[in-house]
Amino acid sequence: MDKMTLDPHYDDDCIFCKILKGDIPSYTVYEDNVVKAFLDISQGTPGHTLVIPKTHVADIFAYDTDLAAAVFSRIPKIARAVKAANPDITGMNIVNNNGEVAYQSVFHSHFHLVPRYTDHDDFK
Ligand code: DGP
Repeated sequence: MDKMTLDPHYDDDCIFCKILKGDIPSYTVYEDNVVKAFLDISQGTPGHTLVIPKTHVADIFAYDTDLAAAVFSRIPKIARAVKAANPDITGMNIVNNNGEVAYQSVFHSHFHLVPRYTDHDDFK
């Protein structure tokens, strides 16, 4: 699984594909052959990170099993790295929106890692 090679497919109209291609800048937190993790522009809480597959997948309904396993298995490691970056992070929400009715606004599958802070957390 970790040796998975992707034959990336990009959607020219997709903002996250543009980030993957380097056409739009982003602050990379982690990157390997399967995923890229970068800071969310909104920073719902400090350190708010998005994890995306390095190929265009619109939403959870579009994953094949191998790619799902490869992407999902990386999330705990990235979550630990985000948490390790700031000792004030005491918890984390992991959120994945699918479809407009579920508040998905960018139609390239992504997982929000939203750090939570005991003493200064006003994000509800
Ligand atoms: P969602 O609503 O679940 O589809 O979340 C999309 C997220 O993507 C939202 O929190 C803001 C973030 N986002 C949108 N455009 C950009 C961008 O150009 N750069 C970065 N870093 N984040 C973006």
